[in-house]
Amino acid sequence: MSKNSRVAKKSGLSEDKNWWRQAAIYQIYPRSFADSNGDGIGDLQGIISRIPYLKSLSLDAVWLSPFYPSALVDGGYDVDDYRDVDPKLGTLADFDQMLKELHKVGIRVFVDIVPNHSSNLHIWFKEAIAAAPGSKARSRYIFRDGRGINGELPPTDWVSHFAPSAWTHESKMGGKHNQWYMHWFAPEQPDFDWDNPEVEKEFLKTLKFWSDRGVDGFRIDVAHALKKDLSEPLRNLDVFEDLEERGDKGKGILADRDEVFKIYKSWRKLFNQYDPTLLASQWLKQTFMQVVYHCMQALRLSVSASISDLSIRLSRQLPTRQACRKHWP
Ligand SMILES: [Ca+2]
Repeated sequence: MSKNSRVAKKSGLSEDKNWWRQAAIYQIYPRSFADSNGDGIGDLQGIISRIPYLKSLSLDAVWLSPFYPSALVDGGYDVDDYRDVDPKLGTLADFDQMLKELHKVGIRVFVDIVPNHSSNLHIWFKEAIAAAPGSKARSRYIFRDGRGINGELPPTDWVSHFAPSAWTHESKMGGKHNQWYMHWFAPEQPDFDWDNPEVEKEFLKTLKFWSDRGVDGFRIDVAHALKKDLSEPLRNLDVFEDLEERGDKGKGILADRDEVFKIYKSWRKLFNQYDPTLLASQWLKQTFMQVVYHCMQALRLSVSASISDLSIRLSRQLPTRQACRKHWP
């Protein structure tokens, strides 16, 4: 029996393995939901204080937006430390208490995991900025030399969500060398290089950390973009790589690449030690990719495209076994 099922037996959680098929899941943004100590910032004790209210909503689960230490450049999706609670929100002991008390009233807990990028304040990025080009520390992120006679131009013309360019010169972050680093979101959110096995290992450690504490599932932020085409020479793409540009062949530059599924297969292997731990992801709206991600769900890998309409998609849009075999042999 896994640790999680032991937790379930001691709590008020349903033992129905299919609970998620018709689930009502409520998103909590911890920094605004409820403030227990009057400092103007919502916190974990605030969530605990509102459990009677959450129970009154007949919820199956809550999904917590990031509560990790963060400078809040992107609302907490710029994570400084994946295995801690922001001191302004509480402690790990508060987290454990919150989880236990939510479970007691039959409410499961999803936490947000942000694997595409860390914040610029994460220890790994600080090490990378201080390190030399070609170093192990830089290989956890995507550092490249610039174009132009003196490397004064970004390595490619990739466009980011939040800034005109997906590249920032390291000098903006205090780096002393002449390289650029890639970020698909804000400059304070450097993208990891998921081709580096150390990155994959580190996230498995983080997922295990929260699974061991008893969380019931993870909502994966930017689930489609972990694997990029970083083969040299890097390809240019002078428009924002949205779904249309990515196409449906799993061969885009920045997202929805076929290799991303290998990551979630390894996550599934970890989660199979727990029961039930689910995965939900977001922004997977393209038809072809939905089929593939749903097939992963059939493998008990991923819940659905958008957690906001989770129950609709789960009940009505699951592909057939034949469709799954076609895309996911
Ligand atoms: Ca507070």
